[in-house]
Amino acid sequence: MSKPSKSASAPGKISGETPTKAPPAAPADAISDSFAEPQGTGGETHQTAGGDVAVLTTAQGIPVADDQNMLKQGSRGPTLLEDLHFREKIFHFDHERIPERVVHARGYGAHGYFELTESLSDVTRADVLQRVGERVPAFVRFSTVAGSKGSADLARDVRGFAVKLYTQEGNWDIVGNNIPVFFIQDAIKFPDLIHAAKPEPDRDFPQAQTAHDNFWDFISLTPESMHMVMWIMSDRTIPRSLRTIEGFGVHTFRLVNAEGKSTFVKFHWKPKQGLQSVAWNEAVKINGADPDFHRRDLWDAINAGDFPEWELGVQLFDDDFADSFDFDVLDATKLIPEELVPVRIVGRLVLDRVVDNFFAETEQVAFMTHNVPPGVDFSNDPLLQGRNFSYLDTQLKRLGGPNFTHIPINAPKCPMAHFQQDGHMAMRNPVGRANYEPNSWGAAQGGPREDPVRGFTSFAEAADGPRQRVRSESFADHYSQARQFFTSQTPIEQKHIGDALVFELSKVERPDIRSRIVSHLLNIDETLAATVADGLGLALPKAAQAARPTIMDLPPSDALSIVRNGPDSFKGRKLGILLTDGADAAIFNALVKAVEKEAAVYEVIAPKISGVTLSDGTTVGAKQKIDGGPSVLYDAIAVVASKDGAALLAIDAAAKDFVTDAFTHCKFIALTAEAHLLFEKAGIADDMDDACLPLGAVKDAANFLAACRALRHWPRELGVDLDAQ
Ligand code: HDE
Repeated sequence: MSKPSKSASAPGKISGETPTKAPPAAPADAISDSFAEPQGTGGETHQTAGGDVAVLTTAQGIPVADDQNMLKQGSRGPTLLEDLHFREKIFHFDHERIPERVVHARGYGAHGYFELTESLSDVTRADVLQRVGERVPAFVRFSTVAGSKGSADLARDVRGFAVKLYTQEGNWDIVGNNIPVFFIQDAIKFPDLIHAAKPEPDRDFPQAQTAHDNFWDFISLTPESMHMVMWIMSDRTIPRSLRTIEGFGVHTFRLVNAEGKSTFVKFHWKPKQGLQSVAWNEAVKINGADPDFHRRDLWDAINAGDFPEWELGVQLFDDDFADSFDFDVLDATKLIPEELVPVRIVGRLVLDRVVDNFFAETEQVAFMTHNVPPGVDFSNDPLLQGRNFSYLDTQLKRLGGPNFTHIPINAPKCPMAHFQQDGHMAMRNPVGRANYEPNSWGAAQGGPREDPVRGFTSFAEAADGPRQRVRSESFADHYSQARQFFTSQTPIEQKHIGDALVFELSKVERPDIRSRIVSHLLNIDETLAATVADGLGLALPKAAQAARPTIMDLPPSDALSIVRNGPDSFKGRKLGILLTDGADAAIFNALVKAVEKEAAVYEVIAPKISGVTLSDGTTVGAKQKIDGGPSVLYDAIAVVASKDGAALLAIDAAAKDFVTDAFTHCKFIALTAEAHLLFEKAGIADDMDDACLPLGAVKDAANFLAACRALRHWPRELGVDLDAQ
């Protein structure tokens, strides 16, 4: 029996479309908490169709008698223009789409909260950073950058990490990425960068990829991008999960305290789940097997109560540090190593609720870098200054008018009072006579009025100098931190950077572009340059002319490696159990118990989706049929097969791929003795190593899960990668 919606008792009203009678100063929650109740579209009226089922209506509330046929003259037409229901239905459908974001079109969001764990009251007056233990609601949208809205999740790409904190002093948006630096130093180059990265304009491909001429052409002519290039060619751009990425505010911001004193700050989000990425060969296959891999992972984890969590860290520094630093803190192609300025953890961000409606929340959310509360301020980073214009501007195109703050996901959750009015789709309309400031209508002095004490004030930085278009000399070093990033990686991570460069550049048609990139690599690391040149079959070019010589001995920083910052458990990871009829019930049950003990999850993959019957006669349902559940969807695999089951798997191409892929991707593997036949027929039995564990006895299950904590057995890679031989 369907439950009557809440508004069924309020005839004709659809909350959210109903103008509130609130005066301008009314608290925002009158209109901002409409996610609390699911908003139906067909069940809001008071009318019922013979019982409790709500009557289908038009958007005007007119009850509909027939939703199957257009209105026709006779039984075979013609169709009549007076069909109000058909015309309205198609009219609305025709206009369902809004422009996708020009960048970061594909994204996925979730709700949660931010809690302060250490007060920053000494350095900022921002209310949200004062009192330990206080929480504010948060909304986070993760995204890829280059692909369109329908592209696949595992594109090699930067991930957006945009956080909206609904504070008591207005919305604070930290619109960051999972990489702490950026391609360019000045916002005026952003359209060029994005044009070059997106599909080429004549042919409109490739989609969601940087592996093409235009991108590498632009990059090869833009040496300032070399540090970022090291990051995007690393496994940072193929994360295992949105839950296993870091977030960075990138720019230097300011915190300003009640006395007006400014402290520079860089923002970091550190995942409690640890850092983790997949292998490139795996990413390519995930895109085919499940293009929604990341969004499904986030959706499933939150719905299962495994709430992802990040720590908010700040690097605080003053003018003296900025002056002494080798690089300019206003240059967004540079980071400040954590060894130089430690990251102080001051809060936690928890995502504990999926959206009710993707369009209303994730698609319509509008992040803007200039949304900062009093006590937070900008630096003169020219990239940040340019963004402060772009983010407001783009919402007008995307959301269709200036009233996008009336959309619940964008509305502040604190009191609001201003005299902005009218415009397209104004949902929150003031009442009364006064729509200007100052006025003398109403009680008291006819507010709202400014508050010089509580209100936002910009840091009073003195500035001088001629008006000119220049790039500061202090931005001229393009290679030193690129080298530092490379030397901070573990050997396997360095190998992956080389592999990625060879892969991307092998998709570039013009040899001169390939060669230009290698000439930059020579200024970063000669071995890397030689590896890439060799991989491309290219003669080593001369090193690119550098505006500044590379500082060769910047100390490596462990914080820059993914492998060194992994988790110490298999929590939240997924085991794929390939199961056949007649498989040993005791071993399967022990595996399930061990998975649950580790707070991990599992899926059963079987020859038939109806499931299997185990040795003890019990039946187990399957989540995936073997060819719908390739091993790339799992962090580790177990093959629990009977003798007959293994014989069937051994002649099945998908089953053979299941184990060879898992092996190639350096995953931990467990198998029963009977399952060995599958590994033989798949051609990997002779190569099996320490990370292929037997499931001979019940106790083996726990040992296997303990081994899985290492996530991957990287030493295996050199043995199976042709390039490495
Ligand atoms: Fe963005 N960026 N960006 N960007 N960006 C947008 O704003 C822009 C940059 C980032 O989930 C757009 O609302 C310029 C750096 C994220 O909705 C647009 C420049 C960083 C998101 C825009 C940059 C980012 C965006 C498109 C160079 C990391 C997605 C839609 C000056 C610190 C937010 C929109 C979401 C989105 C402009 C560079 C992160 C066009 C001009 C650096 C996470 O306004």
